Amino acid sequence: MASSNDPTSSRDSALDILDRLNPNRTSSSPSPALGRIGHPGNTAFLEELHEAWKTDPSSVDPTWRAFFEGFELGCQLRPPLRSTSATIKNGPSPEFGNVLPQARIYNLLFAYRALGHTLAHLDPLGLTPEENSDLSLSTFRFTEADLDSIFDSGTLGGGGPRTLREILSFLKQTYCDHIGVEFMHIMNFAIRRWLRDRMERTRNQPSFSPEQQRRILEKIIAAESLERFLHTRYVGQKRFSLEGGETLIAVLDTLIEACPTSGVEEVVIGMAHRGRLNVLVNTLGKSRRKLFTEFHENYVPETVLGDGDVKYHLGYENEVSTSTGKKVRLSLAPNPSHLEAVNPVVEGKARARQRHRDDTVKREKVVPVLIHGDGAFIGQGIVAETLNLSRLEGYRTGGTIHIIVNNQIAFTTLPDDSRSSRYCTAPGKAFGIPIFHVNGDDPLAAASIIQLALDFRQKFHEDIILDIVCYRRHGHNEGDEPNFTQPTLYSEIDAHPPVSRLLARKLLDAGIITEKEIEKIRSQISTVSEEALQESRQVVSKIQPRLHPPLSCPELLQEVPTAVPAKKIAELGVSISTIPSDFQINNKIRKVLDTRRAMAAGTTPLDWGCAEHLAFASLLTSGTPIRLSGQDSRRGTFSHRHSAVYDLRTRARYIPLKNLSKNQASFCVYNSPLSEAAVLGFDYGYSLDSPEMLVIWEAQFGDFANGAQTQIDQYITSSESKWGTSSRLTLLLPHGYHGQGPEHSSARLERFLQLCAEDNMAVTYPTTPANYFHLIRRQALRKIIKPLIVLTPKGLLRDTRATSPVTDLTRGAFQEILPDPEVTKGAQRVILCSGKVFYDLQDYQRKNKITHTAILRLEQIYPLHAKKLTEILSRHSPDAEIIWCQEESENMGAWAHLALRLPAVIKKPVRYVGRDASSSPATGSLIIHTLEQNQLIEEAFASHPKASTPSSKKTGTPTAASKAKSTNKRKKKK
Ligand SMILES: Cc1ncc(C[n+]2csc(CCOP(=O)(O)OP(=O)(O)O)c2C)c(N)n1
Ligand SMILES: [Mg+2]
Repeated sequence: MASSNDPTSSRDSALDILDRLNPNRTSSSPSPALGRIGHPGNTAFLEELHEAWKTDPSSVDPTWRAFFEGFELGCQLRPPLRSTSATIKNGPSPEFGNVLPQARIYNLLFAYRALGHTLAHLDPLGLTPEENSDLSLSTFRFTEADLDSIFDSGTLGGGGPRTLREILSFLKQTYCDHIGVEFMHIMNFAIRRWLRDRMERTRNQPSFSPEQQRRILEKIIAAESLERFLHTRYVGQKRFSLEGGETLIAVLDTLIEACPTSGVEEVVIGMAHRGRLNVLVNTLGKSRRKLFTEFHENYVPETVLGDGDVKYHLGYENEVSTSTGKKVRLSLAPNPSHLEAVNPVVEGKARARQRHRDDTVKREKVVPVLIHGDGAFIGQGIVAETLNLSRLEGYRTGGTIHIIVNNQIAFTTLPDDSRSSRYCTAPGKAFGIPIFHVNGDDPLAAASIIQLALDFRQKFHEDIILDIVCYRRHGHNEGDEPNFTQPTLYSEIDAHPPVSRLLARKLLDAGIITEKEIEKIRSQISTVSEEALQESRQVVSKIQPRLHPPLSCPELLQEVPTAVPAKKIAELGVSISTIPSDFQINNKIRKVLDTRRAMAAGTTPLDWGCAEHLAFASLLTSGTPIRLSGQDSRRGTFSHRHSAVYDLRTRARYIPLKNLSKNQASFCVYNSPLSEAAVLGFDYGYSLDSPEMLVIWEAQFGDFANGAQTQIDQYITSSESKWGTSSRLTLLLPHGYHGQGPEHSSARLERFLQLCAEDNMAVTYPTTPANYFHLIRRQALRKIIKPLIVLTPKGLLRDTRATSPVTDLTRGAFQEILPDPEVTKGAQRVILCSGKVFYDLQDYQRKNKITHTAILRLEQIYPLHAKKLTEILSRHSPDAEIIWCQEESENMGAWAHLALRLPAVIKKPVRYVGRDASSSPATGSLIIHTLEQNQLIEEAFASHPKASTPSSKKTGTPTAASKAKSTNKRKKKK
């Protein structure tokens, strides 16, 4: 295992000295000296300061003056030193040379604060930790003989003279007992001091009242009893027992108890499988009857029509009462099996809840709590991605409390195979998060740290980690045999007393509780469980399982009025293009804004960026708030949005959409960090708790959405059916083949379509700014809450072919299918297509004056508006050949999805025209791309002897792509 390499630095001895000289220093008013002391150049800085002091003592800060005076005085004294004797025998250690004993005491303090955790008794199953030579007396040139010498104890627990023995005992008790803390990596000294003082004030020893201690024991017993009850009544059924980690339940209870006095009204929790049932019952107050009912084999989940997930994935919400009668709202987010995927979802939910509680500045009323497994926390990248959101303007939630149920195993994998770091909490260090490791067999210690964690979170609004080091009493689940792989570990675990027994012993010894009282607690819990079991049996006996028809939502095809009057559009055009008179902006952007104004006034056709701005502005001014987040979304990857403009002199930012009218709804647009999984998860979570809001996540290029595939598969497309959670989240995915190579071309439309069923979402590929305008408005305004996938343009953003007259905004609604604007009836051939390829087809049609072929656009591919399609087709010849044309490869794009569905709707075969199947989405060569594109367009218009059915799509002639490829081969041969 890698060991921590924090140096025992004499720099921080200077810090300690500084603290001692001036304990009132705070980080909000850091002295210039303090600000620089932690930097690599500080030796030079100290020397410089020292020189200045020597020349003129009044030229330096009084604290430095005092420091140098003491330093000089010390240097004048000669060894043998006050009371150090033996170490001299060994000669000066290279680490400390001739450093004075007092200075070495300060180094000792620093070393224990930094490395004391390596000696802490953290593992309930482990032996006493080995000595750490970096903390041995000899390292500091002290010996046993020095133990009774008196030193200044610096900042240790309030300071003052102490013997070395007392100092060591203080340090060991604080930093090496059942709590090991990593906090010296934190660069904010105010935080470090706060943590240090808080821990040293109590020597990190819990001080709960007898009632509180009894309550903690009760919680441990409740956690254990539930597991044992399930173990005996539902033998072999999966529950992912918490046993070995019951301390979690006491920790959560202590946290919730502390909420009201800390101003916390709501806690949003995310967690995986381990102990989830226990948390549902013993923390969130889900009834045992309900839980036991779910264990029954006949049980059908009550979520939407029986697609519901297994019980250890379900979410829950409740308001619980604390012992003082105060209420705290708790919610546990549903989570998929994909470990840690829930993290950003919880963060997004928490931020949305903060907005609802008008808590967007301090974020103290709603606290996110994430419970992790040790294996998953260090293993899954989304953990780091989520930690990285924690201080960002558009994503922060005022600090998350992370609790790790560190049972020191992941399924069958032990830490040695699971991580390259000493602790599973290593990702937290990168973000300067305080990390507390606590022995899980000491629930009082763990509970004391959760109180500290909440106080810390409320004070600094930062994340904190509590790592409960425990063990797993059974196998990974209840059907799993741990002895196959960990025979020795499990014989140790079998012999290890449960947490409840250890704590009970402690409280009995302290006279806090009696055997009789403990017995009473146990029997009360057991009676409650027994009664609930009986009730659940009655419920279950009435269940009559039956199959349900698939979900459907025909309202998804209902037209939503989304037109906006011309006068309003023109007004909004002025608002979105007006910036303060004293704002100096880039000339090109000024032109963009002026053009937008002209577009809205109807003097020039609208482009995509303008239509989007007008859609947003119209929604905001009528009360719909909007959140848009994505990589470079403020400007827009393709420089088409410019939702924020910057002053040329000051870079002051101005966002016209935030300044439309006094009572407009809020518009939040954020450049996200370079993450897909965490940011999409966050925005999805946000959308769950903000159904009234239009929440949009934008991918930089559509293909990058696959970095968030877990969020798409596990949440966006399926969570309504699994957990009954509705989301209005909208995904903007730039898509289109422009010869830019295999990357950046494809938003993987095929994947989204493959996930479509039961009207779970809408998948669209609009081709005109006006239709995009209506689509965005429809998504925000319609009552039905469903996710929306929009494939958005790249090259077409500035293409004059893809513009709309303003009248298309002031009338009509979103068109699922756009008929051919020119060949309106009687066509002998109909080309169906979606998206950008339409413009290439239309160019060809116009250039060749083709009047017998109509081009229809499926602007919404799912759900397919079959009625509209049939109606539009009926305007053309009944014998018309039907072609599906796409620029994507045959195995991609919409073809595979439509090949199965179109023939059933239009009652005839459909011929495929497009690129051949390919492993990567597109060619890397612009010329090959152009050849392929030209040929597929020609082929769509070429007469064909025999239309094929979808199952026999090959027509015998080479497709565009294969022809182009052979052209390429020929070229190479030459
Ligand atoms: C992303 C992901 N990969 C793999 C799994 C399969 N899996 C389920 S639990 C588990 C072990 C988890 O270990 P840990 O995080 O330590 O939690 P514990 O079960 O020990 O509480 C694994 C590998 C999963 N659920 N999710
Ligand atoms: Mg584990």
